[in-house]
Amino acid sequence: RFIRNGLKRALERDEFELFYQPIVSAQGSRMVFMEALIRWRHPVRGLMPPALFLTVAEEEGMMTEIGDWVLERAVADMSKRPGVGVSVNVCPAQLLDEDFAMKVENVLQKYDFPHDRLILEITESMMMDRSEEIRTLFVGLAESGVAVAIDDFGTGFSSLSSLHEYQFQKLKIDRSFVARIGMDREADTIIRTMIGLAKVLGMSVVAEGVETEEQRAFLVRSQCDFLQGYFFGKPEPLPRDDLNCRAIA
Ligand code: G
Ligand code: G
Ligand code: NA
Ligand code: MN
Repeated sequence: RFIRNGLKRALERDEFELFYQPIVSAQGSRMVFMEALIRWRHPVRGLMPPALFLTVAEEEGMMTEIGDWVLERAVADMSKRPGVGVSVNVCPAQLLDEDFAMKVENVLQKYDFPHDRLILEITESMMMDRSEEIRTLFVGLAESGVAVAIDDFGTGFSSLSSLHEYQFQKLKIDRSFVARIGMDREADTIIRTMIGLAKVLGMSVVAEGVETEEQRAFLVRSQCDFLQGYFFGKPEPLPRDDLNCRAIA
């Protein structure tokens, strides 16, 4: 299959790209973070979304390598944008990599990037096989100032105790809940309850998939901290100025 064969060469041929989507503060709509989202620019098939190749990459045992590339590129890109943090998706293979914490440390040092401007996103389903090693990793990251966010919250089965135990600093409400805002009272109550829960546990809250002014206003009223979605911006490549293009002087 072309994905399987092509993936092996994609890294060396520099075919992966990062798109970025703004995450804004609910109060004031200032951009505070960008979520890095990987794309594969296939020489023949064109731009491929992660859903089409990440599972294959995982099966082929390539996710650690790809994840390392994403982390470094994201930090490198954002180190040129003072004041903006970056949110990076992390997969299970990376969490099981015993060098992961050291890799994070090295990348932050290399680009002189402050710890508190990096968020690592872990999907809720990844927490199913919770282990002591992962807990220790997260506590260490938290102590260094790197935030760990639980992504797609509400779609998996994380228990309330695991939210506390793993010391997530951020909770990302899955966009399926945001899409239902205003449609029925139950949907609104669920979101308010999630936000309340996060607050009680000392986490800040990001709502994903904000597409309308009604959703934005509801989330602001409900004390959500950060907002992300097409209403504020789609995932896009960085503007040319920010890319590694040296001016011909
Ligand atoms: O950008 P898009 O909506 O197509 O992304 C779909 C999903 O792919 C995201 O929700 C995210 O979980 C996953 N994804 C995107 N980029 C990365 C990445 O760099 N690493 C990992 N592990 N997952 C990613
Ligand atoms: O799994 P994760 O939450 O990281 O997925 C992020 C993906 O969600 C992005 O790849 C992006 O394409 C998609 N996305 C981001 N904002 C919106 C939105 O407002 N509406 C919809 N439908 N999808 C969104
Ligand atoms: Na994510
Ligand atoms: Mn998500």
